[in-house]
Amino acid sequence: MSARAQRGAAQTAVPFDLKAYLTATTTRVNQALDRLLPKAGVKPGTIHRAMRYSLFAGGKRLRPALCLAAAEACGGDPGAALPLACAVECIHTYSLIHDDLPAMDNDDYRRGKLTNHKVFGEGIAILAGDALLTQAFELVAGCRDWPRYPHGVLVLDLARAAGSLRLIAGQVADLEAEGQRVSARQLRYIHECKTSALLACAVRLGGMSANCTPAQLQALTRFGHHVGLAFQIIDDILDVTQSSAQLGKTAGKDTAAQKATYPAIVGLERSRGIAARLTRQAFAALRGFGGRAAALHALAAFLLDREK
Ligand code: GRG
Repeated sequence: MSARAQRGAAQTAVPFDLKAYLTATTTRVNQALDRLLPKAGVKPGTIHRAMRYSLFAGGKRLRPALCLAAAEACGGDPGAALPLACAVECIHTYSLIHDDLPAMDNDDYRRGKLTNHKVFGEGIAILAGDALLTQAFELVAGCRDWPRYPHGVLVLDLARAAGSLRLIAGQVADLEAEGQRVSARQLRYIHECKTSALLACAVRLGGMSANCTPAQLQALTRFGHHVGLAFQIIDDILDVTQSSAQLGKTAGKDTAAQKATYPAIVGLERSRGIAARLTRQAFAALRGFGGRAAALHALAAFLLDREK
């Protein structure tokens, strides 16, 4: 962890090898996605190739890692959370494919590769996003039930996070805010919807797969909410401070599109301070979990300190 992050956030309470953890969870998630999704050769091949192109383009797999870590924090088996972690990654990837379309952010690069529509054309890119969204619900519906969390509850959680009151609401507000003066309060709403909702859903589903108590679910929701807000502020900072090569996507787009961001409203230093404070709030939400939340703790610290 860099000196900056050490200043801004408390150190991980339990020594934790996050690099090894992320390598292991990424391998596990990639294998599960490969197993659970239609193979590239399955008819119609174009759509399955397009879905897999973006899904396996080298995303950081942070949401799945958070989902598995939340299952561990509640004493569950991360293996049971795996299809739920994959479902969240499918929704995340769909949102990126659609966000990159000419009608939205019009981006040529994502995850260090040409965007989906640049390779497959706009029509197939739209359908690949649609198919990944639908696939996510198929994965959740195909999971087992847990005593406190039957299928309907899991499906509802994911639907709410991805629907017109959260993820889509964030994108709508983001689009409508371009070129406008946006208050810090409105910006927080955008971040809550477009970033925190799905991140919180990832940890909630992980907790549910461990049949967590209502109090644990509430704590995980608080954790995910604060980590999501910090994550988006860091994302906005990186857009200003990093190069396109470092990010694997076009840097500086927020400024060019006159997007509402924390760096634009309060400046870089204050933005870093706010992200560090939000991360401390996320750490506080983990208090009741003890050492079993070491992975969640380390992930939150890493997200604050990340460079891409
Ligand atoms: C439903 C079209 C649609 C959009 C919803 C999620 C979203 C709104 C837009 C995508 C772009 C964006 C700025 C999303 C906010 C969350 C975010 C910072 C995503 C990038 O997540 P990373 O860094 O990406 O985890 P990788 O590629 O590593 O998975």
